Amino acid sequence: MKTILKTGGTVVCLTALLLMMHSCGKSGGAVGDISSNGTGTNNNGALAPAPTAVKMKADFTTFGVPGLSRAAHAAKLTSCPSTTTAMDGPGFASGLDCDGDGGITAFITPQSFKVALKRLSFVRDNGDRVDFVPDQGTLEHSLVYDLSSEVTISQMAISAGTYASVQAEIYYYEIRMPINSGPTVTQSIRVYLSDDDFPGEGGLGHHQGDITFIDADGNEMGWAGVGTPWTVNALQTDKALISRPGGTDSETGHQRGLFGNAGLWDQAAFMQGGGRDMFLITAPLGLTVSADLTQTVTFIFNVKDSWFYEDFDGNGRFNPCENGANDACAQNAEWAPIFNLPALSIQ
Ligand SMILES: [Ca+2]
Ligand SMILES: [Ca+2]
Ligand SMILES: [Ca+2]
Repeated sequence: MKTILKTGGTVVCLTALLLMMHSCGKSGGAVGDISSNGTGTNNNGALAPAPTAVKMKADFTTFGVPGLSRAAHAAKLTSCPSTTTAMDGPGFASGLDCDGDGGITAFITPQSFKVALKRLSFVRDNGDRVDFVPDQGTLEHSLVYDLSSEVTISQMAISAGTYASVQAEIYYYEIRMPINSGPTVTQSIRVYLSDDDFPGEGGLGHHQGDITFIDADGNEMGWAGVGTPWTVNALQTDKALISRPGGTDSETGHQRGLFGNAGLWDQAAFMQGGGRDMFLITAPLGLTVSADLTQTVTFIFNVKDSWFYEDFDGNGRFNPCENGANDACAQNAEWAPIFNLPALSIQ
């Protein structure tokens, strides 16, 4: 998958980073224990089922990696290539200006991390699926998990066997991070990965790539706009009038929001028909379940430096359009929320 950057409000696709994953939560951030119904278990074999737990957490001190892996972190280039690059990106360490436009590479580590999961399943090598988060029906009913501390998603007994992959449908993820400089505020920002603007989803008005602000009570205040400050007063609030620079989805005719472009959203996994645009993840799992052996699968979202931008006014803040055409509003400005694949731990 790819990391997507924007250039001065125009979407630009960058290096192959990644962008994926699962997580969930329930409004309010409490543990979402849905294990009691055991939906999806298939205890039809001779072997006794084994208790299996799924946990998730965010790690704010570790870099993410472009894959579902136990590996530590990806290395960034710490100096620029010999020739000027077309653009800067998250593959460069902070403090560089490899595209020579005056914007210095910079990163923000969020202070919190939530994910909204519509479904989370382990897929057995015989094709059977075990739902640790059963399909919630519509995106709106996704379970939202605050992963700022470890959360038990579900714990239940599942059939012995090998579970080769994990699948998830993700509605959005949400982070809290400092933005702007006059004053600097800590803002909750939601990045939509799925589109709920279909009749079957209730026509809620969010498209893939939309970025919205969330207030302290969890209410959505509006959409970050194109070429406008990232302040509450400048948000777009009429969902019928949102300006979206991310191109048009050929299947649905829906425009994509601030985050992502055709390179991201046109992937085969998202070719789901004209009435559906779900962010679907499939990743290797490699879990062997043996009778009576308790195992815990933990998904760790490494979110250190998971917001990339070019700092054009050198103030160390992401402050789009503040005091002029700074940061995301500057000519040739690249910036990107980075949604890493989680690291995986089986114990
Ligand atoms: Ca630059
Ligand atoms: Ca700045
Ligand atoms: Ca640039």
